[in-house]
Amino acid sequence: MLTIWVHPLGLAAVTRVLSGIQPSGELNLGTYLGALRRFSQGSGDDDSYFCIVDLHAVTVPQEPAQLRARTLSTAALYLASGLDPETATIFVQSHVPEHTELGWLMECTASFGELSRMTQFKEKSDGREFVSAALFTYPALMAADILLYNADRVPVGDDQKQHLELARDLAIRFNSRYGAVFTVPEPDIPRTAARVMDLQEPTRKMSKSVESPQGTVLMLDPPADIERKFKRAVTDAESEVRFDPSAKPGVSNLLSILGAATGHDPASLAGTYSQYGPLKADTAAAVIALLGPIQERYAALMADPGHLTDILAKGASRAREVAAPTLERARTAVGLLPR
Ligand code: ATP
Ligand code: LTN
Repeated sequence: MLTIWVHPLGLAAVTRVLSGIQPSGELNLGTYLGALRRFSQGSGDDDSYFCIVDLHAVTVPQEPAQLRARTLSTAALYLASGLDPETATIFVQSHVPEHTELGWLMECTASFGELSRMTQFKEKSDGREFVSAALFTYPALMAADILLYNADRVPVGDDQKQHLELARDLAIRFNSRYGAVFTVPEPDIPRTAARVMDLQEPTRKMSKSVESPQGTVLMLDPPADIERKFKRAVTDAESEVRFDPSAKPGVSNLLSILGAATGHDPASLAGTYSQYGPLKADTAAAVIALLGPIQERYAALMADPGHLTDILAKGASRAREVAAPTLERARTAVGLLPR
């Protein structure tokens, strides 16, 4: 079915989708279930843009060679997860300079107070000796990523809700100050596995920037590692299998992962288990079945890096065709002299 939306300037178009993942570490099961998997699950008529947000990654120190390698391998994982470069535009954020320019205008639109309330900034800056100014203004750049494409749907995990809310507020504020330039985006957060938790510390999000090798299932982990990590997953002293995220975070996390991997409701899956052992074994098997084909496609894609860089180059030029006119409208609206 064709979804029609009307651009603030009156143009009718198909649904625009945009999202991004940072090349700041190895992608894990949380990133996959919360975001990446859903990138290729839109309607066939969507006009989709998926970027590898390298400029967001450098808000904290990155080793240059590793950043380059991870940017390419994140692109390979986008494709291996089912994105088709013929229908979706896949690109590297820093290849489209319009992002940083609109990012500046978004910094001018956001208040210091609202950026100070971002919980991810508080978490990511906590305990760091050096906190870059960009880590603080990061949500303004994220808003620019989204608004440049007039995206109306943004598939993200639950932890990005507050950033999305800010992007909406900035679009509304800019439009009310300067006239209708931006579409106000809607977050698209999954019902199941919106926040996959660490297997060793199930009250903390599974994260690619926090060291927890046994609690994090990587998308590229071999099956034996996945089995071992689920087998050793922290549960609790009881033995009852029940979906209750606050009282039983470890067991509920396993049920959410199993539910997301098999397409079942976590609460009803709980009734089919009377012990933790079989739940862990089935969850591991379901994750292995889910990631296996992706790992095979990934290996084939990484064998031809030239093909990947071609796709990214085409993606960047397609992205610029959309981003440049939006930036121009924003510049004009603000009163910047045409260049
Ligand atoms: P980090 O894990 O380093 O904190 P991040 O969440 O800040 O990473 P990305 O890895 O770029 O940043 O996140 C990409 C997408 O994956 C976002 O939409 C985010 O919400 C989602 N995501 C990341 N971790 C999880 C998780 N554990 N559960 C569900 N979704 C997740
Ligand atoms: N901040 C996001 C990554 C991100 C993003 C975006 C997600 C940067 N720009 C635009 C969706 C749309 C994160 O996951 N930490």
